[in-house]
Amino acid sequence: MKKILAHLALAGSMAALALPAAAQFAKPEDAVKYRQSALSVMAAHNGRIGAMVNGRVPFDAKVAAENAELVATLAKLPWAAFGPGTDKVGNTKAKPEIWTEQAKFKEAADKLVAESAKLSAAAKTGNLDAIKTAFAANAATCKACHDAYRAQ
Ligand code: ASC
Repeated sequence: MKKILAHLALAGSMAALALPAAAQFAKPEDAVKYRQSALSVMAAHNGRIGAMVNGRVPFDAKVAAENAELVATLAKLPWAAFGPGTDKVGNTKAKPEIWTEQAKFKEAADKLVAESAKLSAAAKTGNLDAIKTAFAANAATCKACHDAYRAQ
């Protein structure tokens, strides 16, 4: 019985991943809360690497690698929450261009996923110079997307 339940739970979560983004959230407000939360937690972990890159805190390779791995994982999450009908909800700063330039927005999201994966790979080497380079490239990706798609 336990095994059947486990299988059902797994099938359920896999179905959820395959569903259209909008169907993952009960209300549009939930999608906005989800994407803002994911971006906010990602920024917190990115900031911990930034503090080391900028010399504000001593470099610790293990801490850098743990945080970079989190950034790379979190970078995959926000995008499914920019579904139809979530453009004018709550206190969103998301610009209408996200929905009118969907292919370009997806490109920007994919770029963050790629650059954050490179940051995580660099952090695993423990080489601070490599981390600095990858951190800068990843931060530039954050900024480019904010400039294009986030209202001030
Ligand atoms: C962060 C963060 C951002 C970006 C941006 C990069 O850590 O919170 O919004 O990086 O500052 O320029």
